[in-house]
Amino acid sequence: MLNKVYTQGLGLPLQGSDVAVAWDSLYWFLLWLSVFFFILVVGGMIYFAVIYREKPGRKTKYIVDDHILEATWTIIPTILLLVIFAWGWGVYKKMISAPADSMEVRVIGKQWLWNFQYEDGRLETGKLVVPLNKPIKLIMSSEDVLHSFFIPNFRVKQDVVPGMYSSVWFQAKVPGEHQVFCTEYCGTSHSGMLAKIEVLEPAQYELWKNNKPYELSGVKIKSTEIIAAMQSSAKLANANVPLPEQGRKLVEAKGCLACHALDGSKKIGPSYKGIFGHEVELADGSKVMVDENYIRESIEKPQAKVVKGFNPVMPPYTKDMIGESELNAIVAYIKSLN
Ligand code: HEC
Ligand SMILES: [Cu+2]
Repeated sequence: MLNKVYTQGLGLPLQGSDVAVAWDSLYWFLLWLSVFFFILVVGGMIYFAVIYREKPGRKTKYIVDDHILEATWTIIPTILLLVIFAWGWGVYKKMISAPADSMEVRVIGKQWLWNFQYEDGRLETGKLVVPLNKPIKLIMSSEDVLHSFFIPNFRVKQDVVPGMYSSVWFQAKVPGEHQVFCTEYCGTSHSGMLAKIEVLEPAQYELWKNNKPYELSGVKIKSTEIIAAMQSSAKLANANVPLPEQGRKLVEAKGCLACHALDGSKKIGPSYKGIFGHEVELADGSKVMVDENYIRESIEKPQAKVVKGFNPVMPPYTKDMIGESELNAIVAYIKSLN
């Protein structure tokens, strides 16, 4: 039933978000415009080739320029290209800028599965559960190689790159299950990195959040083949402890607090308090915005950007010392100290 209402038809997947609708309109415009000009140009070519074909006694007369004709075939395509540019730019901006009130979920890609880490600390493999009609911002990173997170129904796709955060957002307007693919091409099993997104009505979402049984209504995905590896992924020992809370324990356990205070005071290193989302001045006089990627770099390569007024004494922390899900928790914690 729902499938009928939302299916785009003609081979395109269901339109699960407003961005999907916007992309499809542009897509159809481009397609039909191309068909129109293809017929005009190729049809015209064939027509003229036939009626002006070589005949005994026929001689081509001398042809002079036609400025009006030339201006027309320059100006009209130029206007059309500018329309395509403006339209594409508009949709692209909509696709890349997540609303400020988005709910954040961290996504970790690894060979060969997707992990989803929620703000309340739970970690799910192969399944992302979100409420209907709420903007969701995914903050994504990779445990190993390049992956590519793709939700066909929402028409969003983003590379997931080891050593940095990238992000993508969507607002689901169709309840039910939506397929996630990894569209990275090289490597054997990216195509098996399936996951599903469950979009729940708000009441059902509350039930899920409180670990109660919930009902999933709406569309269904065909392949229920979420690979077995997903079930066997390592769960965080302290799942169901909120993410910032996990981060607080980690900065304690990893010895960060020997050099960093939490209350704004200066120790060997700067305090974590209130830094997120603000600019920090570096030793070379330049300024950087403290965001997810800056904190990652500060932990993995502390000497890359040294904060003004401090010595470059912080040791680098490798992947083996702080894993991706731990890093997410630490970033969430520092973010929460605002
Ligand atoms: C030996 C002391 C020391 C330890 C241990 C240490 N740091 Fe640092 N950290 C520093 C110093 C000094 C700076 C400032 C100079 C710089 O930017 O490298 C810093 C900078 C930072 C910054 C950038 C802060 C800002 O205001 O821009 C972050 C984030 C950070 N550390 C996180 C951590 C985390 C997380 C840990 C534990 C896993 C940790 N540090 C362990 C000394 C330390
Ligand atoms: Cu992959």
